[in-house]
Amino acid sequence: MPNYKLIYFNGRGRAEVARYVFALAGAEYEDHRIEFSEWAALKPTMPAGALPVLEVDGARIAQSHAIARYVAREFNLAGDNNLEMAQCDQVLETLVDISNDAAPIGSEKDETKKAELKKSIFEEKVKAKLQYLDNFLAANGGEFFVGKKFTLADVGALFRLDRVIGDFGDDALKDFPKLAAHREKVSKEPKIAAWIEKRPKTNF
Ligand SMILES: N[C@@H](CCC(=O)N[C@@H](CS)C(=O)NCC(=O)O)C(=O)O
Repeated sequence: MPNYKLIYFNGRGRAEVARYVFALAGAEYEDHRIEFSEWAALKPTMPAGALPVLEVDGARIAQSHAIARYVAREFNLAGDNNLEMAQCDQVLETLVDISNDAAPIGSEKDETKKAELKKSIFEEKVKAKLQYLDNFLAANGGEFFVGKKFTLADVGALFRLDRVIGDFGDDALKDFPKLAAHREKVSKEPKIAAWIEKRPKTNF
């Protein structure tokens, strides 16, 4: 097996889905976390001037989604055939859409306006995507998004749905019981649960 070194800041952020995949695979890797104070010196040395970066025997891969997909493919957790890979991608791209929808929340400083913005984003944009994911899950039997085992789609959803709850509140999944149950199930998968327990407690 190659040597994997995942370089990111000390947070879950854009590295966490790849970390979930490593955990699910039970694979060894170096979880290299840098301080913000080190970043200015390191930035020019990184392929795209940003993190995360995954080193594979020294070769560097940039872009969080490329990294997560690469790691998932390494461990056969990206779908068992071309169709399943496309199904995983459908879920992942929907999660990206949800992330993009929620992005303006972070830049609104006025608390009253922020609360209104959250409400409108949730009602007008996010809800329909959650419904799509709920239906997608139901169509595959409700246990796994794709095929008959956990894949990148399932851990990607865990990460994003945690953020949805963080952004829109504990009730965000109340109309989507299948998604809520699935999130619970993925977080209790023994290797994922062990990682959640042991990972550094960080504020992003
Ligand atoms: N599209 C890239 C975005 C990477 C990105 O913006 N990373 C942030 C941290 S989450 C970063 O490195 N910020 C520091 C900088 O750009 O100088 C990805 O998904 O990996």
